[in-house]
Amino acid sequence: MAVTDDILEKSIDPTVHQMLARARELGLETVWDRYEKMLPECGFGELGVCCRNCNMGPCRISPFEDQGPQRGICGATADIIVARNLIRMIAGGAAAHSDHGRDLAHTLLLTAEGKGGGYEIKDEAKLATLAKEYGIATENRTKEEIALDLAKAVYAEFGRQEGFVQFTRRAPAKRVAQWQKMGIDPRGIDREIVEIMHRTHIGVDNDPVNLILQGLKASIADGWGGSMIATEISDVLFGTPTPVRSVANLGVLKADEVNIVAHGHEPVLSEMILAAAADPELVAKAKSLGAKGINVVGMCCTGNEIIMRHGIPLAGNFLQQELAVITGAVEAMIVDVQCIMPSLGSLCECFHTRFISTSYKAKFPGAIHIQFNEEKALDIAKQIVKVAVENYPRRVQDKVCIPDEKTECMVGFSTEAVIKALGGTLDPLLEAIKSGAVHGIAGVVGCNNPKIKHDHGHVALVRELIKNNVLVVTTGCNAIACAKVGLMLPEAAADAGEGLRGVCQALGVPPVLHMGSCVDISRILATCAAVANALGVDISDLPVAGAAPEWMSEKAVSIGAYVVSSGIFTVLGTVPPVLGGPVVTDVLTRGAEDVVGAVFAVETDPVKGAALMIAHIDKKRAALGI
Ligand code: NFS
Ligand code: SF4
Repeated sequence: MAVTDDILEKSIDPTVHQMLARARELGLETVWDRYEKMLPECGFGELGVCCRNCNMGPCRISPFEDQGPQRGICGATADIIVARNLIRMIAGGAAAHSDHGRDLAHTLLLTAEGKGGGYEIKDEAKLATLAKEYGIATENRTKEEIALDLAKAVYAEFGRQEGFVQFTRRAPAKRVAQWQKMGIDPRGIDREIVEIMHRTHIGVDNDPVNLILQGLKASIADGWGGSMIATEISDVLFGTPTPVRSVANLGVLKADEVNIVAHGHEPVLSEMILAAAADPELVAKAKSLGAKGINVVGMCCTGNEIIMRHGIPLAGNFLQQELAVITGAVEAMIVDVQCIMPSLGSLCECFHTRFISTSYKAKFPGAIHIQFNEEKALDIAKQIVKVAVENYPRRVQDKVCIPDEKTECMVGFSTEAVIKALGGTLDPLLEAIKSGAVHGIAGVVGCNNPKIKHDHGHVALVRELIKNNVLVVTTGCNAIACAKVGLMLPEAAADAGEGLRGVCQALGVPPVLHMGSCVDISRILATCAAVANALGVDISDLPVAGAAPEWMSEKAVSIGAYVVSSGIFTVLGTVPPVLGGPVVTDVLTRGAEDVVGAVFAVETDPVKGAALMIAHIDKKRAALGI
């Protein structure tokens, strides 16, 4: 297996180097090969100036005034087309996160009604807190009675026609007032997403700024609505994460056990897969077939969910999903929804791996479909695990090649866990920020993207931040990248600046805190809101900044929009398809300051991206007089 220079250029992760060399040896194609075949990518698409919203088109606007059409057939300008395309991306992302939240609400409802096939209410304290927020009575009532009312209340948020989404009221009063003033305080989550689809239909909203405002409104419904519901209800059902140690990277696959990769997003499935994999009968069956046991590992955000709550090892992030299969050691790749490459089907066919889809919403070529059903959750999960176990004897030993690398990490920093680590109040953190020991806080999140050297954007940016005493909170594929390089160990404080190092050492925490999956960015919002409220200021006044160094998904577009709408300056490490619209670009990078008190910046160099964030934090500190 030859690790050539071009392979070294693709990732900073040695497991990726090894598996890409292996893929070449076996003649297998990966996402990187397909990316290269796609080059050059479409220039109109990159600028965001192509439109297929009606069948008079497709239309595309020439970036050069004298070299082609400057308007679509209906008369739409580049800015109109760019704005419509951008907010349709927000609609897609907000829909994905929010449908995830809805599935959690549904599971809570079934559980409260006694119909949840194996689920229980694990965090009663959180249930009580949420009930209070919703004005639901708790005295002399069973947890099921309270949960039933709560499930109905959060379910109703999706289709709410008027009024506001309850969790948005966690934001500081000034922030809510600003949203109201700008007309972007969202009503029901579904309503705002539908309104994007309506407004972007041919001949409806043709004012780029008005379009973007609706995009921001829907994104707020995602961050402070759908995503926050997903997080909070997951905590009620599966427990609020607390710090736990585990390991990350492809080396978590085991040569002598049945390996199950749980990939996708919703803990509704993965929690039950874990329960099923612990079933004594299935373990005995695995042993009778020659395996030493059943090894469940996570991938992508489902991996984040189960490592946070159970310390289940994490196999990797988005760009490693194909590589897990190429190890030849995976008995089953079990998926639900989101960020699952359709290439997995044909790839699994080159190995013994069973590719099992479980959601009627997400079917794939080459997959076996076993429909998951919350009412029979544990039974179906056992059926799925059984397929994996029975597949073990089909593993071809000659094809097995598992990288050694795996790195220890400490994860599980929910807002509650952070406050607990601080001794019960935010005060020590506020003091550390005021004294300058902690210069500021950065939320670094988002995907992988083959346009950028895998994990390099994430890790280089995070290292630069902690070196400059900026505490990093992270989710998603960034969190996985940080875990794999050891930044999530308390010992990593040695890589931090002096002030941050001291704080981390005193508290025994890493300088990079794993807050969960992408819907758990809502935890970052809630933490920022709590800090702002404690200081009596708005979120936009805080020395905080956000970044998505390797983003690619529509969900990331929605995230970026709601983070900026929440008042947090955000750096994007891959270029969004908006540059063909000068008005839109100006609104996002400048004009948004007057609307929501924050803007986007685009910087593909991670070290320079960190510098932009630090400069922003400096500015906010100066304004606060600290
Ligand atoms: Ni977020 Fe998670 Fe990863 Fe990006 Fe996909 S797994 S929900 S979208 S790729 S961070
Ligand atoms: Fe072209 Fe306008 Fe139709 Fe879009 S909506 S495809 S710009 S005619």
